[in-house]
Amino acid sequence: MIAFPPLDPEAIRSGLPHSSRIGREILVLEETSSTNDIAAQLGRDGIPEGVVVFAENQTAGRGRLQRKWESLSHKGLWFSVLLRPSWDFSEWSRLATWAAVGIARGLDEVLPGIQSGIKWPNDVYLRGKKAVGILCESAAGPGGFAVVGIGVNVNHLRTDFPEELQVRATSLLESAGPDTLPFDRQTVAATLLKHLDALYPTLECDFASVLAEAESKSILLGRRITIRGALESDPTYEAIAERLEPDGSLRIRLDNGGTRIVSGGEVSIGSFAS
Ligand code: BT5
Repeated sequence: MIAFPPLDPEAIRSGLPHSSRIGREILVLEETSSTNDIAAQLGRDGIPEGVVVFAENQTAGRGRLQRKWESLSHKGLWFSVLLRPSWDFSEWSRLATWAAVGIARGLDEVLPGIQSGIKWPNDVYLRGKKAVGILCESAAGPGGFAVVGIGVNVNHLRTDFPEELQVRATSLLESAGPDTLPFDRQTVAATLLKHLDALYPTLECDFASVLAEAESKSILLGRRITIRGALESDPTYEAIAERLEPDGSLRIRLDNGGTRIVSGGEVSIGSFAS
């Protein structure tokens, strides 16, 4: 049995530049329902942006549409970033692209030789399996804020995942190969926050470059995909993923030659008949 040292806010902060806005304050909870709920409460309390809330264990970790996020105690990084973007609310959807690109850059630093891939809209993959999920939630209006929740599987063994996830989910440890020692989660956390912080200002001044990077890291573009639930009128269909639009949504080409732009839904690679 390997002991995992608990997350320590000071140790994570010490791996970040002094000027870092993301992670200027770090909270580590032993257990909570969902770090997104805690960060949202801080948002309602008027706390400035940049605070990051980690929890060793989430009893109600969630994905989109209230799906369950498996948050095995002390094995991963389950955290939420509170943000107050100064730009127009209609462009806050950029945060999903920011988180995916920032996390992918961070994983590429801690896993040299393995290239992470972004699966639009909100997952980061390692070796063809989901290692990271991202959940963006926001409250508009005066005092509005966004919470970007990020779940990173770090030191899981394959058997740590529930059986139905074992073929689809992976961790940094599993991706790195059989003889790898568990990762120091403080270092991984600091590396991810460092990249998120470095990329944050670019969201406002040069989002096109962030999108270009998301496209270059995309595991969907150019491939045949199946989309469920993006359009109520047409719940499941196949298409070729073509490109990202200026606002971060996905342009797809249908078999009849037409194009569509989708901003959400469940995407899988390949044909649903296969
Ligand atoms: C996501 O949703 O992938 C967003 C997950 C965000 C989790 C973080 S943890 C910190 C913060 N606090 C929270 O409560 N949430 C955020 P979605 O695209 O809906 O994917 C959910 C699906 O991913 C599930 O239905 C499972 O199929 C799969 N899944 C669940 N747990 C997983 C895990 N640990 N690793 C990989 N896949 C998982």
